[in-house]
Amino acid sequence: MTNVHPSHPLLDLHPEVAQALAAGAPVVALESTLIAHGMPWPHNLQTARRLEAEVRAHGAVPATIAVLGGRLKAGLGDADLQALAQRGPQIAKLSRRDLAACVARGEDGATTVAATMIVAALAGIRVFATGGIGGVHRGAGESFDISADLLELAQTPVAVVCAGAKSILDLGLTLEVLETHGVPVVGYGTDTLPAFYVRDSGIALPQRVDGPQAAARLMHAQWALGLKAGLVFANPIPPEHALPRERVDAAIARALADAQAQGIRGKASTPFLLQRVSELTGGDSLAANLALVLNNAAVAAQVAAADARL
Ligand code: PSU
Ligand code: MN
Repeated sequence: MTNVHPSHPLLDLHPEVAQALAAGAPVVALESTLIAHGMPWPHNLQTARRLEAEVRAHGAVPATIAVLGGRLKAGLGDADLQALAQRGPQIAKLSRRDLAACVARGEDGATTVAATMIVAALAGIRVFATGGIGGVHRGAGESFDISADLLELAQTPVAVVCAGAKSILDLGLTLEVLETHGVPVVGYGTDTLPAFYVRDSGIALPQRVDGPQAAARLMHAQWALGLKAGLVFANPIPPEHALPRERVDAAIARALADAQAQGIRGKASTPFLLQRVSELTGGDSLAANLALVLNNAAVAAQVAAADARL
């Protein structure tokens, strides 16, 4: 199917991305908050580069998304990637509500899943790979902290390949919100929701696909129906890289307690918890994180290739 890729006055497509989209060739969007806020320097730069290489190795063109000088970027050069990784948490974390201000002021920012989906959709990119999506935070009944990623999935037609979500979140409530908003959450070769470092949260999923063709057919059906929502393809971490559940649970419990003790709230919450969990689990969690994102990039490239063939 031919991609629709209207040029947009705020958007700069990397020439390679523009060429691929014009040719109807597969393109995979990658997010930049994962790089700037989700991993420490210099691992984050290695990850960013390896993600792009993995997408290419599986037959698609990578388009890392960020905002630079107020311009929406789909596809970054290596110097931009390096600057983003090096500046890390000093770069603004942009979700849906932050995009307009960043553009209006001509500033730089790293895009979350929500903001990356917005830019991908403007560019005509249909498949996006990340590590984990945001979700309903534990205690959301009091804090009202529900990631804008979920409402973005409800309204923006991009398929997101992820390893589920970290259990810093309430995974059951996260699925409830996605169900309410009509977002298909699809196990990729699994019947249960993966929990990032852990392959299986124990929560059953309503849909499953096995392989890229079935995933691409589902995307086509979703959008042929005129439904505007995105889809989540939940792809478990490769077994050899999964961490023991008890270790992850202990680190998460501790991280949540620290966040509460320090009064961490709002957009600072997810980066704080991610960093604390990674400190508490040591290098193992970083290795697991890298393995699962690379695996998602490979699957996303295969899905984008199957989508381009339909
Ligand atoms: N979960 C992870 N790693 C991440 C994120 C989430 O395991 O890097 C990032 C993503 O960019 C996601 C964002 O979109 O955090 C969600 O932030 P919030 O909960 O503030 O919406
Ligand atoms: Mn939040």
